[in-house]
Amino acid sequence: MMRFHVLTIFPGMFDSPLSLSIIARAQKQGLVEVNLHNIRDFTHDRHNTVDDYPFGGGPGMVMKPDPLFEGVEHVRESESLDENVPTVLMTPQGRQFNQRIAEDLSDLSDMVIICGRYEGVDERVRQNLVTDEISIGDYVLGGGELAAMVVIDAVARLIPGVVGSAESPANDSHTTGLLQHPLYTRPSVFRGMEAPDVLLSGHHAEITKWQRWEALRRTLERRPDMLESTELSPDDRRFLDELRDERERDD
Ligand code: 6GU
Repeated sequence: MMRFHVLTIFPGMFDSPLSLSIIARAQKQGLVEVNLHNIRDFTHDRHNTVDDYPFGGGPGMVMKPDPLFEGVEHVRESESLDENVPTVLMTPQGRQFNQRIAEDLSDLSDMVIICGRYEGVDERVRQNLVTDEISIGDYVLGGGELAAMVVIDAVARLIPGVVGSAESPANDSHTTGLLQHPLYTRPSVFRGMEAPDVLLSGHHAEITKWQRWEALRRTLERRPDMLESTELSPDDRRFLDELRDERERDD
């Protein structure tokens, strides 16, 4: 069982993603728990203030340190978590999330996620509360909530039992290091467009070879950078060389 403890000023944003699909089933099965905590519950003033003007001036607002510290301390104490429990701040300044980070996080029993908002959070939160900072890519979102949901989804589906063995994450792009091969389903001829004969042949060795080669072809076309860090067999390399030769001839 893995437990995510999320601090956010918009807990409602998590409702439908968590109540539908794979994550909902995983929570019902007791494989995953997502506990939402409203940062405003850890304020003490009448207006439940979570942000303030930046010292020194500048645009936008800064998330105040006190509600974030109190919120994280509350979670750590009430859940009997070690003070070193991974505590991730979602921020566009973090290290860029990828499948390897998702795999590492999926080994944890608990993880605290702080969703940043406004222009950012007080630097003392980064320095003395947070153990890790994660971004989901080079673009700016209105807040860390959507990014946190991306991380929860990617991590949860790596927990054993969350995804059925048929759809095993072992075969996913970014686990194999290649993009997925093209997929077809019935009907075999749709509006005159045919599925490849080999997939209907029942010849398993041929099908596996076709799938591998089409994955290589697609990765070479779309994400050649991924081929640098992927394990390739001599057959794979020969096939890629042929593809590159073909391309040169076509140019
Ligand atoms: Cl984690 N937060 C925000 N606000 N924007 C982002 C992001 C996170 N990751 C990419 N863009």
